[in-house]
Amino acid sequence: MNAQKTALLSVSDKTGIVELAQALHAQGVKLLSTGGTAKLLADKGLPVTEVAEMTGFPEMLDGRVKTLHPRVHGGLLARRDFPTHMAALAEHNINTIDFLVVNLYPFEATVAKADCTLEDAIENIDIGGPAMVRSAAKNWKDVAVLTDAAQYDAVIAELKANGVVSDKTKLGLSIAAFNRISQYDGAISDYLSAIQIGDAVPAGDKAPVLDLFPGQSNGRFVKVQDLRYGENSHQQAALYRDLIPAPGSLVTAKQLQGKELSYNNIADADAAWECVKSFDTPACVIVKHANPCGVAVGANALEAYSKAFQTDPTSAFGGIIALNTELDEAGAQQISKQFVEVLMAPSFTAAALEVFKSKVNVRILQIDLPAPLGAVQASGASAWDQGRNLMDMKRIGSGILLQTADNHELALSDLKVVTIKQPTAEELNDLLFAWKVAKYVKSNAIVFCKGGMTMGVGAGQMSRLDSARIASIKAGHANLSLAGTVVASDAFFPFRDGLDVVVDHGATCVIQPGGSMRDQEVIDAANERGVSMVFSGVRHFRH
Ligand code: 93A
Repeated sequence: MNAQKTALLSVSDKTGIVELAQALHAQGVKLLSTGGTAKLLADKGLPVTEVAEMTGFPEMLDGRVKTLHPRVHGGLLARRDFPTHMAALAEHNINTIDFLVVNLYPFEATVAKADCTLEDAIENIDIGGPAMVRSAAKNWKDVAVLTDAAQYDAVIAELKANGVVSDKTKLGLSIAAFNRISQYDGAISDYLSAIQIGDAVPAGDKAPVLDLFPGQSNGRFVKVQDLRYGENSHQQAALYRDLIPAPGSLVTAKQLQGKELSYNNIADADAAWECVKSFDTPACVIVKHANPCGVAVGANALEAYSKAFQTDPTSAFGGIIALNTELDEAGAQQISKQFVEVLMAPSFTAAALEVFKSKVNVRILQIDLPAPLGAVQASGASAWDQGRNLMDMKRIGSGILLQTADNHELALSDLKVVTIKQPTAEELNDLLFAWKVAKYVKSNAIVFCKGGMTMGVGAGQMSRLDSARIASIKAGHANLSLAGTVVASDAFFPFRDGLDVVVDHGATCVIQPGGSMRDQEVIDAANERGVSMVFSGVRHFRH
């Protein structure tokens, strides 16, 4: 076999290629190259053989086929330590290729141009380049594959110092090569997917950013916008959305007026919107710091909002308000009396919008509601069709936690009464309402409700007892009585003390998952206190 090493150079971005070729030549490496690259090297006086000459096959189809040839791929893929491979090369008069230097047709840069046509994009999908890169990267022990001009100097330095490139370097180059190819293919698939849904991806953001759940529409993200800052002003932030957003999700919102949304606005708006759209009658949710501080259902926007506001007027100040029903003038007049950061609804009457015209800072978002649950279920569609995420994630140190989203919906028939006393029909309604709200309250969640409104919300405490106490303190501040309320607890009561606290404060009916070792102790306590209790069988931790 030939002792002389061979390098195949085929680059679109010619930066640094002449210097690299000169250095390889100085090390006695034979140069092979494709049309444009070969011309440049020859112009600089380097001895270079065209791939077409080596293969004996001309470039064809406007260059679409230039290196897709067994002489190229055989030379890249043959294992030097396999006699059968080397015999096959000899039989077909193929030389090994030891260095591959390739950078690809500039697909990302092409589609980032405002006037890029589909035709331009397609022509800039490199086929032969990635094929060679994959061949070389697979056979990394025998081939050093360079896919980035930033790698040139180090490889040359190593070659000069040792006469060979180490396995460690070659493996690193192979990994970088596969990374590049996967990034490249991601950019192509994102671009074509965006075209398919008739939704141009914003310029400059063509590269896939994250691909968390390969093969799922909700695992690929594209950038919507940079945000002024993150949770705090020293943090940088941006909003990304699913490549194909679920119908009725916050990222599909149209902002009708108001200041730019901040990171915290978006996070809280999402919490409010997710909660309010879980109701199928007119409802209002007011969120502060990711927790609902007031939730209510009513005959219309005005009634739902007024009840929700009553839960905790102090916290509602500067809140994020979501409605799942049209906001009319009466509702708008009432809401405009409070300081509101973000206001969301599926629709607004012209008169309602007029009310907020002078309040230019209020951010108003119109968001279409997803199809109603019943219709979705009948059509056999998934939670995604209801605007729900299928997956949920949380960042941890150097990792992410992934889980399927908490899309559990409780039906009346799921409830199991465990006490002697049975809930009344009215209490059952309130139980389901309270349970729905508790799902959107940070754990430990204790939610007192009555008449389709929250009467006290205890959120985010490390102790369930404290959440119960806080809920009652807040009810006191709002001049609400907890007598005769129902209460929802997002997780079971580990002891009877939690139940005693809510009953002490006036609850007469309780919903909780059950499942504690001491369920019987808690059931006995409920019977002793003369209240009714139902088990939901599911827990709604939210951290
Ligand atoms: O059109 S291709 O997909 N078909 C090929 O066979 C092929 N071989 C190399 N693109 C191909 N290439 C690409 O050509 C390389 O990846 C590189 O980006 C470019 C270099 O072409 P030139 O040397 O003519 O400037």
